[in-house]
Amino acid sequence: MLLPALPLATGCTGREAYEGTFGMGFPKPVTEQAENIYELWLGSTAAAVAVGLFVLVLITIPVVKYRKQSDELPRQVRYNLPIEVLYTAVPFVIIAVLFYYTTVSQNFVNDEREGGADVNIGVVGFQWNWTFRHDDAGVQVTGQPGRPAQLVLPTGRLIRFTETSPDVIHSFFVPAFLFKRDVVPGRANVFELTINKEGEYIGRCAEFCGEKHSAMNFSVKAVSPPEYESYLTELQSDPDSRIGTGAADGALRTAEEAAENISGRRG
Ligand SMILES: [Cu+2]
Repeated sequence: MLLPALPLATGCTGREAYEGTFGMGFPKPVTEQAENIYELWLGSTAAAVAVGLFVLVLITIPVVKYRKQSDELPRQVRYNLPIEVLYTAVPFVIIAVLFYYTTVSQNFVNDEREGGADVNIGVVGFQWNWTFRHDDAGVQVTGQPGRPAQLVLPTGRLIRFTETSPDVIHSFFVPAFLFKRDVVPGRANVFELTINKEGEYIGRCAEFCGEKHSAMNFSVKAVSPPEYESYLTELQSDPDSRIGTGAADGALRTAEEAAENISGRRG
């Protein structure tokens, strides 16, 4: 309870102290959506700590002030309507406020822009690796055992991810995005985000999916849009990377099967 208050005591100020106190080890967000989630986290933790401290004070005061003073039994009371109404209403208000901010944040994170995103990425989770399709450029990368796939993405662009699985449920999880979404066979899960910080971020499968689940690692590399373009051009010159050809074909076929499966169900 008192631990998170430590950074406050160490003399850092303002925003820094706020994050240090209530961030509780959350990774620094690197997407617009993650920043929103991060603020929600900081705010709810701050509220929880405030409520916790308030309750501690309310407990401590009577414990100290009304210690046993004699063998005489204190006045016995029951039913205090105003207080009972208060401690029913106040938690309700707290929950309502948290619910409101959670819903606002959730809507923001789940928002899909009308008219489509700037970049379209296909994410295929399969036992036990990942294929990332750059659908606009017709190329893809597939992780191999011992050689995790790297998903290169541009910063400052709205990216739409469409997730499919040919086998079991996986989960696309990038801690720095403060976000994960299950990859479910038989349906396409879609989400959008905008990365605002260049860098390399680790990714994991966050849903136990079988024997080699722990090997389903990948990385996300966020680069500037021009760098992303030249990366795509480079990838296009490698015939193995083209969708439907070469070494990645096996994984891609499963992706296509998944896509067919989906359109079949929808139709
Ligand atoms: Cu998995």
